[in-house]
Amino acid sequence: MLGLFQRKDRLIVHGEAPYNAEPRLDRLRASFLTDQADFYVRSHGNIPDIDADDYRLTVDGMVATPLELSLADLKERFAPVTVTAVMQCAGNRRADMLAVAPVSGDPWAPGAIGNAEWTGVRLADVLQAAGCEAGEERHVAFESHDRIAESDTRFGASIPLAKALAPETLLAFAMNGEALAPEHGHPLRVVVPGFAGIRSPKWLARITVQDQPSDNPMQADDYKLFPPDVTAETADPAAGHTIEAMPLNSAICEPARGAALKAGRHSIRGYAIASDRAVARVDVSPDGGRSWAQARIEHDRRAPFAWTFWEIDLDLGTGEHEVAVRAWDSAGQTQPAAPDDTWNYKGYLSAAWHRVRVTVA
Ligand SMILES: Nc1nc2c(c(=O)[nH]1)N[C@H]1C(S)=C(S)[C@@H](COP(=O)(O)O)O[C@H]1N2
Ligand SMILES: [Mo]
Repeated sequence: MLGLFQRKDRLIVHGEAPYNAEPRLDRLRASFLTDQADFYVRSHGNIPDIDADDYRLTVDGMVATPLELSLADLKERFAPVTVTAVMQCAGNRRADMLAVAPVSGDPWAPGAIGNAEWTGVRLADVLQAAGCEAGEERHVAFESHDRIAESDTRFGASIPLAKALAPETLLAFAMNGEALAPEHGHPLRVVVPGFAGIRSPKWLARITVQDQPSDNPMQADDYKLFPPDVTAETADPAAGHTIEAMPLNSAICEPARGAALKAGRHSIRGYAIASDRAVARVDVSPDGGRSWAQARIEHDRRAPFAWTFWEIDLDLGTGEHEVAVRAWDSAGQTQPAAPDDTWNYKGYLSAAWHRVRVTVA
């Protein structure tokens, strides 16, 4: 297999170690399933090099029969399942919040998202084989092989048992029909459709059923949503909202921000995503939100966790235009107009109308 920097040579790199990078938006919009080569990478530590033949997964905690499974065991004992779903970072589109006031973390454009066909086994089937006990307050904690750069602990996170038992939640070994690349979690990762990417650990080592969320700093301290008056100095992680389901969002992928266009008809294209609801409508404005027209939307009803592609042709006359997009979901909700409305010092869940300025000559 090619090295990381050859596989990912088209990406915009935010950091090399830990490696964090996202695709250009025209590449992202080029296909409904995002190629591994174009898929953003978000990592908090090293990218482990794991030999699939020696790999073992441990399942323990509040289960009747703890398990130790090789990759071959997983494939033999459990039915294969394929789910098309978006992976999206809670920091996707953070750059728009950074434009309001300083935030911590990398300045992701709208490319910290991708849509893939994930193949693996249902986490529910593995938990059932271990005799997982049903219970009021249960969480499924994950531990990974990588070490978090900042805290020098192994990466860990957790999800509520109900989401772990949901049919869409997978232990995945393949992406778009190919084995996972090292940077996407080879040989096995969790995929929790609809939830922020942080709840989908890569390089999975261990699954523990327990009566509280993971105490790993990734779960206990990071990926919490705070009100606008809270700062890094005053934040109490225990009081923050744990980010799980992601908000309604949309982005313009083409034309690019700052594009110089000729006067005439232009195709405006992008994606929209509604987490565990459906995207019902996408509005596009040629004038910063004063007037709107409806885009054509393309989505697959059999794949509720996939994204929705949208497209519209607009006549753009000479001058400066601020093209904006907003999606509506099946509950009739739409996105906030400005990033100021939901600004938080970590820059999470940036989901205001996406605005792209273009110049038409
Ligand atoms: N073990 C491990 N799993 C991880 C991470 C990580 O740093 N280590 N990053 C998480 C975050 S924040 C995101 S957004 C997704 C990104 O997945 P991708 O790099 O395959 O796109 O992986 C998640 N799983
Ligand atoms: Mo993330």
